[in-house]
Amino acid sequence: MSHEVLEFDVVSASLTEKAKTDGAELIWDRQQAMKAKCGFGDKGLCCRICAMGPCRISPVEGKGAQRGLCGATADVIVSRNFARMVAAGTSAHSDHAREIATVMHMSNKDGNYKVKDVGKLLNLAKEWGVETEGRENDDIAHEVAEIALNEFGKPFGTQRFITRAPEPRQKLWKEKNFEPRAIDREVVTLMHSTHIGCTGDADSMLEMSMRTSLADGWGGSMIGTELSDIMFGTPTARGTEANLGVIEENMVNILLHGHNPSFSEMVVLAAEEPEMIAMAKEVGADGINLVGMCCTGNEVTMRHGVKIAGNFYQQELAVLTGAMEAVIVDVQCIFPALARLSDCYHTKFITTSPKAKITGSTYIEFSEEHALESTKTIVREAIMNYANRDRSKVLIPQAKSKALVGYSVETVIQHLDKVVNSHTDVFNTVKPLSDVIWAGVLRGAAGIVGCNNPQVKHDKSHVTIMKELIKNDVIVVTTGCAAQAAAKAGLMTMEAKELCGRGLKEVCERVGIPPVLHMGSCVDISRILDIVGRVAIERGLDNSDLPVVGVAPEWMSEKAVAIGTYVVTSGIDTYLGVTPQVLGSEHFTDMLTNTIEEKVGARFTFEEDPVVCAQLILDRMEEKRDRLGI
Ligand code: SF4
Ligand code: MSK
Repeated sequence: MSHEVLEFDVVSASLTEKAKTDGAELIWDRQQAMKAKCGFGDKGLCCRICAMGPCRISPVEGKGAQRGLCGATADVIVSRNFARMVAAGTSAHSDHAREIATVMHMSNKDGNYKVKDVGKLLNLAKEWGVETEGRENDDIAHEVAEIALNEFGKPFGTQRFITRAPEPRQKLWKEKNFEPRAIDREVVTLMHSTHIGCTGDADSMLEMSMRTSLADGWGGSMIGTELSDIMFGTPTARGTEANLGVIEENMVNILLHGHNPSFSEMVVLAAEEPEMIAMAKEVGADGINLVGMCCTGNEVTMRHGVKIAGNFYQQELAVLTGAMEAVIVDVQCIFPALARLSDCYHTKFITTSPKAKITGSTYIEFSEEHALESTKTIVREAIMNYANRDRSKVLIPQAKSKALVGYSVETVIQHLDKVVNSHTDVFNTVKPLSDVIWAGVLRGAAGIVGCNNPQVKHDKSHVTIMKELIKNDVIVVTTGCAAQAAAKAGLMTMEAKELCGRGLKEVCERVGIPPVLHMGSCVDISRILDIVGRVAIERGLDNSDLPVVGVAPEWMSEKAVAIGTYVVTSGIDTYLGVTPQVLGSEHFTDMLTNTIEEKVGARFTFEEDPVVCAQLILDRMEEKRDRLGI
């Protein structure tokens, strides 16, 4: 069993020996069994869109089949495959948002779902032209939720949130026909266009993908973030801990994994109920220890400080500790392998969403109508399972790091305010941030996001790029599994300022923030769009003028493809540490990494070496600064 990808993570690597003893199969075993990757698929050259295929195009010109049976070229096949990834990624984020809007529509001050951030609700109501005078908050929330739900299927008009972008960006989107219409429409239209016999032009396919991706970033994702904050509270800075060492020997351990806070918030409430805690004590435990993973882990740590057990690649390792009473999941990024793995231990693998049933799991459907009762039933299952734990199989790595989390845009601005409000009249703006960038104290800002991928050494690319950037006075904001890598590496502590250049260190000290800021889950990349847009607006510029970048060092999901595409289409250069499956088309690759810049002022860079990648980012930031004359 080769676990080279864990070279960077000795904590996790220590558990892989245990897997052998326990006869448990892990992702790296499956990777080895897979042997070499399919060369056609790897280059995006395999098409199975119709039953005349699958058609595989030779990557070598003049050798082997150069077109599919229908005549589709490598350019067409690669671009269609890419487009389908964007459509799937956009669907995942947006369907998540629809669920939040649905529970907001059910909100009731006496029910399970209540509006938590009334100020944010009123601000959004104002932005969307909803009357607020003399109305109950629930009433306003229902109207705002209905408007949000209509963003998915409205027959006319474009996404409401695009008006938050800087003026020049909005103008560019209009001119290029990139303004996203209803979210469902963009996804359906894109899928339609990839059907056999539709789009046979890679340029057009990419442009349609770009428009659809904006329906994710400035549509589904932004709706998801805004409405989650309204319903469950806008995150504020708080402390937590991260890594497998947060699993407790004498507690009922519950791993919360997946994405949607409309579910995870209710699990948090259920686990805090005195009757649940009493029940845990009755079965001999000291209490209930809820720990998070992937984006659900981010949602609950940002709002409640729930400890982080790990990121994407650690989901199996959490079970492998033998101390996990239940893994409770909803949607996205959940290995079906957890069903088989749980059988090696006493762990109950509980699926809850009709959108993500998994064979071999225990399925307990979550009901929004009876949300708290529903999650109490699930938590009870975990508590009852404590007695079944086989103590001879327990091995919890004693590793965890402290972290500060909860940096929503509002929280970042509040911190900045604290510094400037004693001697200026600048309140509630990002001006202090743009000032330090303009003054050169910070050279730029990077949003580092995304997953883990066994094609690279886990967490190494995330952490290496973060360290290189903060060392060079680039502030880092992060979401998703990248954020959890940073938390585990201790980069979200005040002490991490010692790893920074002089400028960033001073900013951290004066503002009281760590150099790497946890901004939330994958849908919360919309927070990054928001803050970048605010800086551009404050300077009267476009996003593409700023020394800011997006980076996905270890991405793997279709959501990441949608994200990368909307970030670039929003004018922000994006660096991918895992090369996407597009190299089979020179033309399509050239568009992504080069000519797309002529259209939107930003481009993709594929660079698998994290040190080289960090240098490319720094060079690009200096180029942008030169252009700005700062
Ligand atoms: Fe082959 Fe064309 Fe069908 Fe794709 S759509 S499988 S290239 S015939
Ligand atoms: S959870 S999409 S592995 S970041 Fe959002 Fe992590 Fe990537 Fe899933």
